[in-house]
Amino acid sequence: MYRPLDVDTVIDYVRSHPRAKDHLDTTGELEAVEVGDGNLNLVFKVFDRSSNRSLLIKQALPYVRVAGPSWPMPAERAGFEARALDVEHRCAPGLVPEPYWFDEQLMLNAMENLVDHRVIRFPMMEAKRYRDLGVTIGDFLARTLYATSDFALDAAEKRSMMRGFFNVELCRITEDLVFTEPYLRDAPRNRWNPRIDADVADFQADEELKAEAAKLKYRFMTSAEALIHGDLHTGSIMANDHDIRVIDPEFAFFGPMGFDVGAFIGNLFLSGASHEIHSPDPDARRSYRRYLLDEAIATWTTFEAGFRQRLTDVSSPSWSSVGFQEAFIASVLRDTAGFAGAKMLRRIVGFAHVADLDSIEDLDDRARAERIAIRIGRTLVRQHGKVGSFDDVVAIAAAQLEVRDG
Ligand code: SR1
Ligand code: MG
Repeated sequence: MYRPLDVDTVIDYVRSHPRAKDHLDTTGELEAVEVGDGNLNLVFKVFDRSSNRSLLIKQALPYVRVAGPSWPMPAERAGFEARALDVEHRCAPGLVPEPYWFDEQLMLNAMENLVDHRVIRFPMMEAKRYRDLGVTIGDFLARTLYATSDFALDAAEKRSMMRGFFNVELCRITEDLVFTEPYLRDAPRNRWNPRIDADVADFQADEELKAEAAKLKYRFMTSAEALIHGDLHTGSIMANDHDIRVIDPEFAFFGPMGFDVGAFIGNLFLSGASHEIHSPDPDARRSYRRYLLDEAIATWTTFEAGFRQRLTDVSSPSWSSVGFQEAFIASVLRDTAGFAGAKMLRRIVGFAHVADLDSIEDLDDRARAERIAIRIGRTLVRQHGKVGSFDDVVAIAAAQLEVRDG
């Protein structure tokens, strides 16, 4: 029967699970710590000190962790994560944690513990650079998005796979928190820095922006292009100096590819905006922002090249038309731009913010960084339909981040 675990009961659970002994000595001394820093779940690291091995247990609570039981959320989301992690592990081995088992009763996933990796959002606030970040995420995107699209699967195979990903509740979170509430004057879950009241009122009165945001929401809800991660921000990536992994695919569903690409790129731009304050030295700030833009470029370039290379091997002759392939990539690019912008705006005005900005204590300083992010996000959303190359996306961000383009 479902029950939430704690640092003691998770040890009993691991000791008694038949598959745990493949990963640590279940008869030895075990130690557990709860390390969940996300919005939704419990996360335990369980260590076996004698053999220096460990595993990770991620358990879904029946509510949104940061909101408490007043915001119920079916724990069945752990099943979506299990299925998505399996697919990602098959398509992009080495770029996600290795899945060990899924427990349907306790709604938990056991997986590889990334021992010395950190969620990259936090080191990036201190201007940490990860070598090949954009190349790695671009490769992850090309592998996972191509392999789960109609380009690689036949229609029956894809439809049968889609049955496992009607992720209604977590899609509803995205629809509400990303695409709807930030644009409403009176949505009760919205919150923002009071110093940007006027900026928020201004963007919430921008009818053109709202029309473009509605187009993006419609794409999100109706374009089942591929199995997407669904929440690919810099809090869903862990890394050390030589290894980068994508974690947390519980929001996975069949949606538009550009939502994943844009989520990551929008978060790089959010980081860039936050360095208005995190990097007070102008040279250091410019240099870190240049790094972020280069990683955004590497993400798109690697994704596009990997996708194009895979397109040489499409499953159906219908997809081999060069004109069609070009139009498809152009549409993913426009989506990428728009979703990047929408994902930026929701982190400033919506319910769930990001530490990059919220860690800036002085509200006037925070407002300076937030205004930069709002300008980038707003322009990306408004102009996404006109974006013709990734240079256009870079130019929009570079103009506000005061980095010379190119
Ligand atoms: C209530 S959950 C809020 C946010 O956390 C997740 O990381 C998703 O981005 C979601 O929108
Ligand atoms: Mg998450």
